[in-house]
Amino acid sequence: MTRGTRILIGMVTILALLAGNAGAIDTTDGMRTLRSADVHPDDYPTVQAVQFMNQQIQKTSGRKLGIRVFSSGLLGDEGPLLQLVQSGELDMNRVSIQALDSIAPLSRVFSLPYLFRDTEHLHKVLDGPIGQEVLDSLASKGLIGLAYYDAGIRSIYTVKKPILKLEDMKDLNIRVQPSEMSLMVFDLLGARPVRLPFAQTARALNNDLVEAAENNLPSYSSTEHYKYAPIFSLTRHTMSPEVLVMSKISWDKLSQSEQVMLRKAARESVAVMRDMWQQREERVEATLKLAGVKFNELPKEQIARFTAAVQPVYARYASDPQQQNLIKRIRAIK
Ligand code: GTR
Repeated sequence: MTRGTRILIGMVTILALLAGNAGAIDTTDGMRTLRSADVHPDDYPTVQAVQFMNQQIQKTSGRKLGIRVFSSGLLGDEGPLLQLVQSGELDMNRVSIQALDSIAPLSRVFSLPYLFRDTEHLHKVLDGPIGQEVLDSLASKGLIGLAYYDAGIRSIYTVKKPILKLEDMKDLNIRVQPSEMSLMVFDLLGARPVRLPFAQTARALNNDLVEAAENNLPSYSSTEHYKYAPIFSLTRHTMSPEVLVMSKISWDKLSQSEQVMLRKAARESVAVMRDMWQQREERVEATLKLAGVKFNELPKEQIARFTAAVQPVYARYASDPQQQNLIKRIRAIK
């Protein structure tokens, strides 16, 4: 599909989505269909996880309730779509938790740099009371938090020079996620961050608007960013997870048994997603190596310098007592 066709389909879809459908939840062939957005392609684990939920709820509801996923960023970038979810024009959106930074301050804690020790630590936090507290905090913002999905560890990739020490970050023109906190993190590291939508990143790398970006391996691979920026330096600066949110307005339109069904399907989709994610990470690492991507480990003392450099982010974006308390509890989890 050409870019023009995609844009056209995107526009038509958004119009169809909004026209005459205020209040969301579309009914097609007697089945009420929740519409969900994702910036990733159909075979990506986040999209597959919501497809799995669709199968589950179709089965349990006797085809009275389903989910349709608008994948590949067809409806646009994840941040702006959150507003449609809050207003009930779109039912669901799977986003990086960073997209919630300005909406839900408590959720910001999960995007803080160098907070989680490893995947096991992250899973323990997300699966326990802290994870639930953050999901619950979304309700006052018009969002129902349904599930966390894995998003691996984000590192930096560059067009020309590897990042091996803190000094290599100096003036690096790097695409970051559209959040204030990302901007500050990379400012503190000495870089020149540019906030761009996910979909524009490949073009920006290809046209020298930026010389670097940062992401996890599956995204680096599926977007083909590695073709423009084949040097992957393992800065491992954040483990911010993905989150599946639903419009509270749409949620309130479901019966209690449908809500239970949806929560159950969301819970089950997490395990399915984690399996897919792990396999995907291993597979893409091998494929990227074959494609000529050069991976660089950073010495421990350099990771310590990166970690020290970004500490002011904690004071600026996670300083209220509730956030401080979460950070303390997260660090205490062994
Ligand atoms: C991916 C994430 C997307 C989006 C993207 C980005 O890892 O799954 O939702 O946030 O990163 O960098 O914009």
